[in-house]
Amino acid sequence: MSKVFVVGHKNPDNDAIMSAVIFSQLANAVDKDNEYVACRQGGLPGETAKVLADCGFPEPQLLTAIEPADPKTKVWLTDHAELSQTLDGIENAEIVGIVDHHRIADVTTPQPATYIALPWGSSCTVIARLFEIEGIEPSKEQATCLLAAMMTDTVMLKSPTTTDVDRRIAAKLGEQLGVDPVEFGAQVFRSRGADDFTPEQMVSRDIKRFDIAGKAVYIGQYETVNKAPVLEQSDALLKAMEDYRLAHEGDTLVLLVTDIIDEGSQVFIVGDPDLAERGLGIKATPEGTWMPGVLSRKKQVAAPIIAAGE
Ligand SMILES: [Mn+2]
Repeated sequence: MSKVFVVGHKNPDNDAIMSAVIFSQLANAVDKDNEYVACRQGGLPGETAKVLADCGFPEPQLLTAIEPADPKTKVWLTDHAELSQTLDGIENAEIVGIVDHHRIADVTTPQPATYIALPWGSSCTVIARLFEIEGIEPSKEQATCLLAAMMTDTVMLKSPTTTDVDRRIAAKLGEQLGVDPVEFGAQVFRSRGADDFTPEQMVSRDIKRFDIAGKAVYIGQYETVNKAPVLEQSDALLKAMEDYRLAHEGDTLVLLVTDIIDEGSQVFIVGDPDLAERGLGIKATPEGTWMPGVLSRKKQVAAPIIAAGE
């Protein structure tokens, strides 16, 4: 029996944590030869802490780096396949599998590994589908965690990353739980405690690095149900962005303040604006630019900026 540490990406969001928690539970039910241990690379988002507590599930254990060992420590990655988002010292680990819904990136393995990636709205959608394939009905608590992560990752099914599979599975989980998925999702968003974040936290709590055309481009996303009080602090936000960019040796930092009720993002850019301006078709201004309909960092922001670098 060997241990497999199951871990989502750095700066974990709800989907990164829930995918590690629920995938490890499913894997323990299906694979009796290994023990899967849910881990996290950082602090829990407020909504995640609340849903886990409501469900009676323990916090995943903190794991941020893998030391050399013989045999190698086994890990299973969820919700990412990028070196910049994975564990420090990942080269010391044996990656036995990945469950993801992002682009195929730069994590590689020397040996064959299970790689389950589908272009759906959340990693938890993929995991809910794995329950179906295994013929296992998720418990009420598991269904709650899966649906919560699906709703935050797809911005209550409004993000363009949402597929028919997400809608079908959300409806099915909602039915099992006796809740309307979107109303349940709004509740999860409200439990986030959005008002108590500092500008530094708004910049750093969900930020990803992309290496594009030789430039380090950081793209952060702060989701809120009410952007007005956030935008009133735009000076402090720009300063926090610039501080983060310098501290992390970034060339560019793009911050999306995403309003999930107004369905769009106010986009701020600091540092070298060239790639971001060309990719997004906007200008870097101190007050930011409102981009209606922009909810997905991956599809509507990162992808066009990456394309601008090609
Ligand atoms: Mn995700």
